[in-house]
Amino acid sequence: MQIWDPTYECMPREEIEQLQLERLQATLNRVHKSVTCYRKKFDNAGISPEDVQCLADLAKLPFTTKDDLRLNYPYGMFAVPLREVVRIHSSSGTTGKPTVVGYTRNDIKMWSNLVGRVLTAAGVTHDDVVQIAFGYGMFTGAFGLHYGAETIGASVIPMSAGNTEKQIMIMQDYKTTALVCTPSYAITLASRMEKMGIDPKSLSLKTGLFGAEPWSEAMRREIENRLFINATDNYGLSEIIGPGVAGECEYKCGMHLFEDAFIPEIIDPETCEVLPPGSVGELVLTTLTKEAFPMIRYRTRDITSLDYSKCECGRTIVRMRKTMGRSDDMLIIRGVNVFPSQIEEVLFDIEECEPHYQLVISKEGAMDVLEVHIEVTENIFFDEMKKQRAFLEMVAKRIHSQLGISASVKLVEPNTIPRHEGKAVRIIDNRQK
Ligand code: DLL
Repeated sequence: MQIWDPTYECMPREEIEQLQLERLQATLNRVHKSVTCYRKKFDNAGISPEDVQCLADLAKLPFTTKDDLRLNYPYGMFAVPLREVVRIHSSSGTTGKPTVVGYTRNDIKMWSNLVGRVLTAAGVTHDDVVQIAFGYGMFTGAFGLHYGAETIGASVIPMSAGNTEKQIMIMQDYKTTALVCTPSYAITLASRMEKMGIDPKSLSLKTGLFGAEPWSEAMRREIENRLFINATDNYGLSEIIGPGVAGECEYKCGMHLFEDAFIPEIIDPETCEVLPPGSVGELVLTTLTKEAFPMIRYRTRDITSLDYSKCECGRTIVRMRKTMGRSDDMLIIRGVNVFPSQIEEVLFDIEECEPHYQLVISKEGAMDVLEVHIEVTENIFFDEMKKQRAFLEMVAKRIHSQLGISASVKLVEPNTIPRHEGKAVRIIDNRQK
């Protein structure tokens, strides 16, 4: 197995930390000088870049949130004049204005290299044919993976999202070996292949790089068993860079996070206190090399934990655990905290359940009430009421015994839960309405 950038991916810890400190100090000086929002934040907190003398001092700095980006829409957080920006992307925000992010020529080079590391860790090489099935556009997913794949010399098919049958035809004809998309779209592709009578084993596909949305280990098994590929996870967000923040190696024991480019911290999302290594909490990221759009202590809202132990692959950089989901998506059902991905884990282990589900949440008094909508395979008897009831009870019981929450489970007709080409919509939240 190869490592794209062994100098940075296998650096001894003391050296990584020294590099991080130097890059952090340079970044702080730069943002203090060129970004009004940061200067004001630092001044309000009574702190100046010179006060950061060691990595632990990072905790003295204020956080940056999505609200800061909204307030400074569109270019207020840029640290360079627009004439130095060669690319603009924006995040797929569902509410309000999107957030706008920019890259200098150097940023694009750095980004491409980081994504090159992700692809290499997943086992992709210059011999691979990589089909990008993310939507090209403002979303960072397609361009990020595209440039990364070109950087390592793979052959890139910029297919974009959707057009499922054509995707499959191209996979067959162009002999695609690596597929890049959301995990939910990989399931859609597998289902369509089955419908078209195409045996995935007859394709050249070997590897999948999936990301941009939370997905469970059960979903990984489902994808691997149906597409006969090695399914790997990779993580990123537009505010930080896009894809290329972290990616899995062949051992699949967490995603290696590129610490020469980002400093991760885990905080308690309620108290904002920094938690010790290994704790589960919200990931906070600081960029160390970005020129156009540096981020200081950005609150990602993603819930995960960090593992600093050595990985068998030889990389020394920290690993972040598969994220459980966003803190915004965490449900509190009768006092129990639960993420959609945990419910997914239960559903996918039930043979009759199709890998399509939706969670509908409403409020009864002060309580969240959860309805789980599932599709079942066509061979389950829709017309036999008794069997159907027993099946629904069994699913509800499994959810209760594994997660400790009560949910009412509803059966919906096959193919009625919308299929998405990008990020799947798993939650319908009726609480605010
Ligand atoms: O989704 C960047 C990306 C593209 C990552 C392609 C990986 C592959 P945004 O649209 O800004 O950027 O959404 C970022 O998506 O904060 C997470 O909540 C979620 N997310 C991204 N990757 C993963 C993952 C891209 N592997 C938001 N697992 C993040 C779970 C993920 N959630």
